[in-house]
Amino acid sequence: MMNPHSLIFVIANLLLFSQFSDATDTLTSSQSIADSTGGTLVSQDGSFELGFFSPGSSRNRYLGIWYKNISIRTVVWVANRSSPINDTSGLLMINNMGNLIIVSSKNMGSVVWSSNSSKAAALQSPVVQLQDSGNLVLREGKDDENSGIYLWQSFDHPTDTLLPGMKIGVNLKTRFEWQITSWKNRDDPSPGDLVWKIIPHNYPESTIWNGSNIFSRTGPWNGISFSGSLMLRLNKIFDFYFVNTEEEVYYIYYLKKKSVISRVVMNPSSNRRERQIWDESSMKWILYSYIPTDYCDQYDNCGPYGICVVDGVVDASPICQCLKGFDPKSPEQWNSGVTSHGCKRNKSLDCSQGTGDGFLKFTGLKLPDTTHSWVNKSMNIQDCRAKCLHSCSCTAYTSFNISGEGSGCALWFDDLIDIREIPSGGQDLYIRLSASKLAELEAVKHEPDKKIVVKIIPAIAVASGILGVSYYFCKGVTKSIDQKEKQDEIDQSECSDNDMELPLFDFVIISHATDKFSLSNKLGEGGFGPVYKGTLMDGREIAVKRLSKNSWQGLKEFKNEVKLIAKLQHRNLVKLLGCCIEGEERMLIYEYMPNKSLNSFIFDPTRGKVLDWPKRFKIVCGIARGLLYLHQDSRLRIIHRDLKASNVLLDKDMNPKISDFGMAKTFGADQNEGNTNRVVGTYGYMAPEYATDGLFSVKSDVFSFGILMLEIINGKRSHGFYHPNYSLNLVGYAWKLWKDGKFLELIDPLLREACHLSEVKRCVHISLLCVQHHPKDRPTMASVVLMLGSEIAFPQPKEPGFFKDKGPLEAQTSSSNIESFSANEISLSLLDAR
Ligand SMILES: *[C@@H]1O[C@H](CO)[C@@H](O)[C@H](O)[C@H]1NC(C)=O
Ligand SMILES: *[C@@H]1O[C@H](CO)[C@@H](O)[C@H](O)[C@H]1NC(C)=O
Ligand SMILES: *[C@@H]1O[C@H](CO)[C@@H](O)[C@H](O)[C@H]1NC(C)=O
Ligand SMILES: *[C@@H]1O[C@H](CO)[C@@H](O)[C@H](O)[C@H]1NC(C)=O
Ligand SMILES: *[C@@H]1O[C@H](CO)[C@@H](O)[C@H](O)[C@H]1NC(C)=O
Ligand SMILES: *[C@@H]1O[C@H](CO)[C@@H](O)[C@H](O)[C@H]1NC(C)=O
Ligand SMILES: *[C@@H]1O[C@H](CO)[C@@H](O)[C@H](O)[C@H]1NC(C)=O
Ligand SMILES: *[C@@H]1O[C@H](CO)[C@@H](O)[C@H](O)[C@H]1NC(C)=O
Ligand SMILES: *[C@@H]1O[C@H](CO)[C@@H](O)[C@H](O)[C@H]1NC(C)=O
Ligand SMILES: CC(=O)N[C@H]1CO[C@H](CO)[C@@H](O)[C@@H]1O
Repeated sequence: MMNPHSLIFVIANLLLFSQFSDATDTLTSSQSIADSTGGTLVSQDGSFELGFFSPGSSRNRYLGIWYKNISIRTVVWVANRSSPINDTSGLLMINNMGNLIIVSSKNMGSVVWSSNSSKAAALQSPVVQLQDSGNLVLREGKDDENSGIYLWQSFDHPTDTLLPGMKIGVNLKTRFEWQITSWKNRDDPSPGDLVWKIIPHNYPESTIWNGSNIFSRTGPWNGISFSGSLMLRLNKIFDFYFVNTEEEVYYIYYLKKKSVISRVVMNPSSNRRERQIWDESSMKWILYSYIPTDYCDQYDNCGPYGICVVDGVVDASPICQCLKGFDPKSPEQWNSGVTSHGCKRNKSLDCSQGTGDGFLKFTGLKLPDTTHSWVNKSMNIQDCRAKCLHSCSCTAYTSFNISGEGSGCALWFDDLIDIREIPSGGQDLYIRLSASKLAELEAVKHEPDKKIVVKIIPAIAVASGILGVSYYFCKGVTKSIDQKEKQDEIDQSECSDNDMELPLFDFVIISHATDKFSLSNKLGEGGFGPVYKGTLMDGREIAVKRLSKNSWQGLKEFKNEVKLIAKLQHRNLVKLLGCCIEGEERMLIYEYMPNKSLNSFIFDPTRGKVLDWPKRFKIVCGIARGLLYLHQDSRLRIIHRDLKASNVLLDKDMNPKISDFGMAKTFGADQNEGNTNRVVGTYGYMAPEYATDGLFSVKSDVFSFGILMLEIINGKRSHGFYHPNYSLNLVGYAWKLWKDGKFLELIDPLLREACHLSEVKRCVHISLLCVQHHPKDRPTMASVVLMLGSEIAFPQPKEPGFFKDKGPLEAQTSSSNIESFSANEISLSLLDAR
């Protein structure tokens, strides 16, 4: 109940509220907002609105802030999430203590919620304002309104959404925490299970909790990003910062463009923290990234000294491994999949000062839980090592800040838990092992050195992070060169650099493996030169792409590019093992795919039978995931520009792997941000805007993907498609059948008997969306992956691009189309890497 003063105030306000009608961004002490009359505050620029609402199917009323300008009501803040009003008697006003309150006018003015600032009483003329950022602030009305001193602000009391400019973290002086807590469900904004918070350990880290248990860690801030973040560090959507001072530790982000609407929300239905972007064309929130991303993001799957390794994909089977030098604590349970006990040292530590212990360097990791960590921001890495060695309970060390040369020191003083592999990133960690174990590991590494020269493919060894492999590798190369009386300065200098990021193959070895590039070993001719099959001396099969000689910049650029491509690792991309440089020659060495390319199956009436519908659907999903990785999940942003059936290779289990990625971006000539003079690509797969204007984007890849999907369903090539009864191309034919409700006729006769009709229908639907004329009408690959994987409703396709029977070069692309295309491009594209 209110005190009598307040009650009188309520009544006075009840009389006054009718004057509050114009949409304004401020509320003064003589005004109120009544739920019953639907009054609201609107931020000055019209982006946010504050008022009473009922979430989902609930009839409860809450005070909240939502985006004014988007068609789906999206609430970003709720005043009192756990005490709703059960009718429309709510009233928002400033009380005589200067605080903002919600009262239920029906219930004799009982206070449902209060901003409860003890300092508010000092205000002479309190004013509440909804700012353009979505922040609701209580401030002095007499001051200059930009004075920026707020007695209270909603940004200090976040609910489930982190808006640009909001902090998440801790004020170390007052211990005040900014946390993000999910709703219970979409009908109930009261606090749910999932909470996102920054834990201010010595080495602060970002964590998601489920009730009182850690659910997922993103790891400590390493100067560039959170150590366990799979997300790219560069993006066109937002800038982000992590502030770590004596006073405060917090994370904050700002949008690069005002026209983009993006938020981070704890989603109780997916149990994830999601970054979403509003897509005006489809009038939907699009998922940009999320945590946990995969099984390995769940906290402590593999126990102490275990490492969680996922093959870079969401649905790969989980693998817990013991760190090198450690063995499962209880091997029986471990082998039956119970990994929570973790691993123990193979040789116990010997903390005597003399011979004692040493460290093994691991790379590409998410750093372990930092609960028992220690940090010195200025210490160098040598002193850091010494400090760790000096303390018997120190288990690992690394640089505190990996930005630039690396600086500072972080130590761990307990069992190392929740380590995972980060497929194309992560950082180094030096883990303490006994000197005798280190010596043992070292010996194992050097052993084969004496026997065979060719066991030098370093990609595998480097991936598992063994120290000293480079030494071994170089030695191998040198030896082979000596034996063949051959001198290659490049390889030598590479070795002295110890630059093992770029696995270099010796020309002699490749030449031998491919039988001197014999015709019988030629697999085909790609866009960038011929491809040969090779067999290394240890029996491993490789594919060698010999690049045509005219496309080169300098040697250094080539090496840099190859290093970048080598970092792209995903199970649906063909793996680059390394390269070979010899004089003018440049070669790329890939893993060999025994089942050749997709086109050798789907367009062949006999071999086509091997691929039944479930296999084809799996292939479609695999290609989509590979492409999504290129577009969005890899550290580089790659637009393939030549996706087609012959560029999809199949491994021994018929898993699809995209090849030639990175080539177009890296080696295609004359390009600048999204516009190219030289259109590379393949007739029949090219998007209209790309074929006619050379404009490319992730959406032109989506177009090619749509065509490829139609081909997989139909079993006919898009290029040269002919149907006796219609003079239409494949897209036009598919569109006609779709419109006439006869999509069944589109299905390859080889498939018709045994296929999952609703799945096929969904695929036809998605492909038609992908081949829409306007790039903005096409979904992103993220949406495609979502649509493939779920039964959600999605928009009806409009008439697609190029549906009439004419070549792309005749198609019209209006200038307005180009405009909307480039404006849209920001959304989820493009070529960020450089
Ligand atoms: C609201 O949306 C319209 C249409 O998308 C746009 O033109 C306008 O600039 C937006 N206004 C604000 C304040 O974002
Ligand atoms: C609704 O409000 C009335 C009056 O305050 C109260 O007695 C009742 O318990 C409320 N119902 C619910 C479900 O909160
Ligand atoms: C208001 O704040 C005081 C202390 O600052 C606290 O004791 C009290 O419970 C708060 N009241 C509400 C309704 O939050
Ligand atoms: C959170 O914890 C509760 C209780 O332990 C459990 O039932 C629920 O499944 C957990 N949620 C997630 C997303 O793990
Ligand atoms: C990390 O190092 C970089 C470069 O030396 C520096 O600019 C940055 O401020 C450092 N970050 C932290 C959190 O210490
Ligand atoms: C250490 O590893 C060796 C070789 O794998 C194994 O035989 C031995 O049992 C291990 N020792 C311990 C204590 O696990
Ligand atoms: C951090 O390291 C620097 C350089 O080694 C040293 O001078 C400083 O005293 C250390 N600070 C702490 C708190 O240990
Ligand atoms: C794919 O390759 C594997 C390994 O070479 C082979 O066993 C299998 O029969 C091939 N599958 C088809 C469909 O050709
Ligand atoms: C073409 O139309 C005729 C007559 O409607 C039909 O019998 C024939 O099957 C159609 N051909 C194909 C390939 O669909
Ligand atoms: C800030 C505020 O007034 N919070 C209140 C919201 O309602 C709950 C009861 O459901 C109170 O306990 C809070 O103090």
